[in-house]
Amino acid sequence: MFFQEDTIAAISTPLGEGGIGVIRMSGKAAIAIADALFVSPSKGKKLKDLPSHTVHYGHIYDPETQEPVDEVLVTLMRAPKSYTREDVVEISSHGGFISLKRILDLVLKGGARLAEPGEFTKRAFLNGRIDLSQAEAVIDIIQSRTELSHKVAVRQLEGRLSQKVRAIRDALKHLTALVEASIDFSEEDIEVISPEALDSGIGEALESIDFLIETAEEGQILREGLSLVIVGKPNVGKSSLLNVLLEEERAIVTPIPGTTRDVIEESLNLKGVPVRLLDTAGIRNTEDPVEVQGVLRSKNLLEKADLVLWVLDSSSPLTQEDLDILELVKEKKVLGVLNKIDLPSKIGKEEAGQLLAGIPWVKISAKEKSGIETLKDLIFEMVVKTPVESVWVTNIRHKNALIKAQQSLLKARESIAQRMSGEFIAVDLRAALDSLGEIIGETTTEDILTEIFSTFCIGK
Ligand SMILES: Nc1nc2c(ncn2[C@@H]2O[C@H](COP(=O)(O)OP(=O)(O)OP(=O)(O)O)[C@@H](O)[C@H]2O)c(=O)[nH]1
Ligand SMILES: [Mg+2]
Repeated sequence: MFFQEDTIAAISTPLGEGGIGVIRMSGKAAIAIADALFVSPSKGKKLKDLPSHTVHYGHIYDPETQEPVDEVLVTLMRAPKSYTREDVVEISSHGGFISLKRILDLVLKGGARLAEPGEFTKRAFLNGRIDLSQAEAVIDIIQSRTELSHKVAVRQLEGRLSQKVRAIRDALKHLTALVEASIDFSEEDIEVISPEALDSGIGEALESIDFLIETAEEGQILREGLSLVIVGKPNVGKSSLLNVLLEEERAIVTPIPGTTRDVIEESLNLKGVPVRLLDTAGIRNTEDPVEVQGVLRSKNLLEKADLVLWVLDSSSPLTQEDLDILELVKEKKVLGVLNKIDLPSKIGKEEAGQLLAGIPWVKISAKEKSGIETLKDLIFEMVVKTPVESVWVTNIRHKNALIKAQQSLLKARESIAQRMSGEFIAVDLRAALDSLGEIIGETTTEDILTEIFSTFCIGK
């Protein structure tokens, strides 16, 4: 274990008015610092003499003035069975800013140091209670905006991804050992592992890695949100669709083409997928300088969208404008939305079929709110193909490490195919092991650690 010398402290609950607030301390001096401030009604009761995992009622006093600061409950968790694996004391006071601030000040005066962002979790990692991908899951849990993202993060904290990565790594370690042994025995003509067996072992690892990489695109959407951009020519009902999805009259809707000029952005929880929903100006050729800017923005956003909702007005014939937009969207992941089906259709079946060839589409009426559930189902199916129970890669850092490992293994395979000597193969296998190790924090540099934990909040 890797005990830090200093004791850290921070307010671990959000600042604001609350029923309770918690000041957390971790480190060798945590119990002594708390004892200097805490007074129990049964006089003489000292935390240092009390068993771990117990809660005690009392008051915090300012030792200089002997003035009571607040009525508290103190939770005692001794090393190693604590969040950080160090001695941890949590002081739960009333949740007002002044109470928390005064107690924190006293704790700092008593010898603790203000914790850096994420430092409690960093200590949990450094002390080996959790690995790096689990530490990262902690922040994902805190920041998750939908139940689905939350569920995936909780699984990561449980160690599902780590287990998978470790299993791949163990298999590769075994292969590496065999390759290295065959280097040692190469003079004596003993074959420790045949090239075929080695190749097939690497092939298996590659399969597992490929599978994980495939979940990453969707995983990232769950963690960071899907950018869903509504586009189409003017007046087809884009803003009406935004309003229906949000279930509020957010955007201005009028029968005048060119109503929306600026981009309208809102968050939405779509069947558990966190969505950044963007309504854009109708795309057309126009002289109006304001609208020109709007159209530019629409095209820009369309480029960056994870998924495009391309809205068409089924109650009026198709125009060149629709065809021009088709050119813009057809390279993207796109869902066609045929709106205004409450009105008589002016787009023939065949015409629609040709236009939308290869593009999934759905019929809706934003006005009558029909077809909306089907639309949501289709969006969900298009972005979440991995079963929720599966192991997911949600973090771009993990994805990049997997890609590096994949490349090293492909190189190793090439060396085997060319019957290169074991030394070359071993180098690539070692590189793959290092890349996989970065995910769980076994081969991570200090810089990366600092970067990861700096995204945490103070007190976590
Ligand atoms: N009958 C019918 N009218 C609709 C429907 N959806 C939208 N409309 C009407 O179509 C007109 C245009 O709707 P908007 O939502 O402003 O269209 P838009 O695509 O945002 O238009 P711009 O912002 O100008 O590009 C309004 O008069 C809406 O009431 C629908 O499903 N059925
Ligand atoms: Mg609009």
